[in-house]
Amino acid sequence: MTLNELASYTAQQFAKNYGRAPRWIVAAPGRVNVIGEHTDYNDGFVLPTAIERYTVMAADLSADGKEVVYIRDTSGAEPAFIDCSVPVKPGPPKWSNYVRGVIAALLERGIKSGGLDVLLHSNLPIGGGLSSSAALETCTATLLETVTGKQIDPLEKALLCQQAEHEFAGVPCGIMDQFISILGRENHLLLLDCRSHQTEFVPMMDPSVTLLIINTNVKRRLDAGEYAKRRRQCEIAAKILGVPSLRDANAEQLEDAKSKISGVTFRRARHVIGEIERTLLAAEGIRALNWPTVGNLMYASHASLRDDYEVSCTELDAVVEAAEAIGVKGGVYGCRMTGGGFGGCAVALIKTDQAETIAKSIAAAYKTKTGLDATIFASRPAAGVTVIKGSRLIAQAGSHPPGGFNPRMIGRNSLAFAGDFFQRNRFRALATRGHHHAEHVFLNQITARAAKPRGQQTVRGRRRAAALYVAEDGHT
Ligand code: GAF
Repeated sequence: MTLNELASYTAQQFAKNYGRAPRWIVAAPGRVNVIGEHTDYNDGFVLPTAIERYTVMAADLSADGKEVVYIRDTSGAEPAFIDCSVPVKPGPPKWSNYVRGVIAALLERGIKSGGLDVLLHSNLPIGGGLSSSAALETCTATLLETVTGKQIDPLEKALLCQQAEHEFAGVPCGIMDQFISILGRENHLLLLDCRSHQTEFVPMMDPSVTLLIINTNVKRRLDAGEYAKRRRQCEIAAKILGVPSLRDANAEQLEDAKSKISGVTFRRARHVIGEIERTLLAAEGIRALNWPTVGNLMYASHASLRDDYEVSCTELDAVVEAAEAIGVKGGVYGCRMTGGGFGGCAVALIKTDQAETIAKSIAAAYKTKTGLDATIFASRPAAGVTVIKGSRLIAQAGSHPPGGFNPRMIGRNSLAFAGDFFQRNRFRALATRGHHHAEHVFLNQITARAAKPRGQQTVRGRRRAAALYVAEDGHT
């Protein structure tokens, strides 16, 4: 189903439930993280993309004038009544806490929608590790922005959605999911620096490659306890290493401190440090259309998550093994678990024209190994949360960068910050030939690109050069 079809289905359902047409329709995408797992809460880098699977809300002002947000869900889940005339607190049903948290945070900022009748429909698998909860949060926030005509800075919006998840759902998540659900851009991945919140859109325009998403259909057991435990272990490792977060450490420092760290904590830190480096290398590989390199980084990421971070499971491992057995000749460049782990989905980077054969082959191997049916679909990188009907201010929230930056500057800024990261770590990074070569190419490209707009004397000339730079980088 296309996004338009999904929206019109939701509008029909709204009319069926409430007897009139909706005034507003908002759609928020799920996400798949290509690489950079469990790095966001370590101030590291992530490389997710929004996908063509959405949570949609159709709404109108409530007919009775009461200050209640009433939400019916097409899945048949228990409806939610959220009374906004009193301070909004966590409450039943459980799923409504993602919405309650966002409403409470907006009320604190003086953004008050009044009573609403809402119809919720989603084609994102719940508990599938594709960020259905972040989609629900960003959809709510954007709907309330649209209803009130009060626009929040996208960075603040992402942070308040994260806060809602922490405080109302009790999940101490990082910032990746809310960011990508808001900022996703068609045909682009988002390289996000989770410390500075600077962003770079990495183009993935090449039609010969596609992302295949393989749902193990094992409910993601993102055991909040296990997740929080990993966060603590990372904090302990950073403390022992004497750095503010694992983002500031490197493999050599960790090796030197081995005797002071427990075996488990050492492995957790090794994953994070390696994964941050792999993420930057993968972004560079994508810019260079070097798909085999990106694929190998994805396999390395999976092995590290399985062995060092211990957040995979037999079902995810079975999918990755099946993909690896097909290999590049069969059209698979790489594959890894994606998201928090303990179930949910894997993502594979594949040749588009072999998608069908690959999907069939992975499904068959997975069934043989686990006895389970996988659900498999392909997705192009999609746009972030979108107002489909009734927009007053925001045509497409995802098209705006955070922090009020000039969008055209974002690529250059982030190339510089990623360059700084490598620069700082350059003599300390893993000393393999491959790493050094990739770093060298990376730094050369940064210098070449960042230098492009300079040397232009007139404002007009500088603008033209900047536009050229933007177009080359795909930041249209
Ligand atoms: C979950 C969290 F919500 C994210 O913030 C991130 O930490 C991810 O797990 C692991 O990379 O999706």
